[in-house]
Amino acid sequence: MIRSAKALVAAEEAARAAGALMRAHLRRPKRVNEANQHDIKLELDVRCQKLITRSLAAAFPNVPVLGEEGIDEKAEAAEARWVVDPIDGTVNFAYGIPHAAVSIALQVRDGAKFRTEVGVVYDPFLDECWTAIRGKPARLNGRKIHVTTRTRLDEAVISLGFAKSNESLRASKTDFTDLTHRVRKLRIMGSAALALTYVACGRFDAYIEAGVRLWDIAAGGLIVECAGGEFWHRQLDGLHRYALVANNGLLRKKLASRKKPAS
Ligand code: LIP
Repeated sequence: MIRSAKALVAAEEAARAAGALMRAHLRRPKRVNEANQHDIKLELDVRCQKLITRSLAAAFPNVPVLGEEGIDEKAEAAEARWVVDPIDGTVNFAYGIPHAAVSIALQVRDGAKFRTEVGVVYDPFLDECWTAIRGKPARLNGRKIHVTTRTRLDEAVISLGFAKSNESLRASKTDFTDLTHRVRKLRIMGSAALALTYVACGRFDAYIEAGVRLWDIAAGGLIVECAGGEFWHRQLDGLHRYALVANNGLLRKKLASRKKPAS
């Protein structure tokens, strides 16, 4: 049985170590391993995941890692697993835009599924660390946080994510066109993990994206729930791929009435 408090300490330590590497390299040239029109994979993504994996293994040698830069084959059958995005917002980071984070979640088996028990999202550029243990209040740098109580869309600030596939870009474009006239402001920031934590601490009232991966959202989703919000998510085709609507729990119905993209 893994003690959540001990797992949280290990996850925060690993996140801060990878965050220090990101901070040191923000303004330096970065080696690109792979690139296509809507995505970039950096050598630093791989190096950060290796650093995180080593750090977590020191505390929990038998818990495998399911990460963006590599999935331990034991992760699917395990009783517990780490879900890791070493650099969430890689395109931002590659361009020197200081809006990216490390995301680490601990999931435990719950029958045929997995349940997220611990979540850490660390923004090394603002030194902001969001943490949550299921059933306890979410925190930002140790202080309790809570979602907003806004009920009116025309007063809401909503974040949209524009993922990588044409299908998900079409969905986001439809949301953009529909919501622009109904909300106070839309924001497109390029990191799912930070968009979720911004909902959790009340900077955003909601965040919508289709086509993100489990490692982008596992930790942030728990942090939203532990801050009193709602983390609606549905699995899509493809490896650990999801559509999500995270919100303060008061706006989902109004957001659900938005137009659907032409299939
Ligand atoms: C990113 C997400 C973002 C999404 C991007 C990408 P990555 O994750 O955080 O919300 O729009 O397409 O998936 O690839 O930087 O870890």
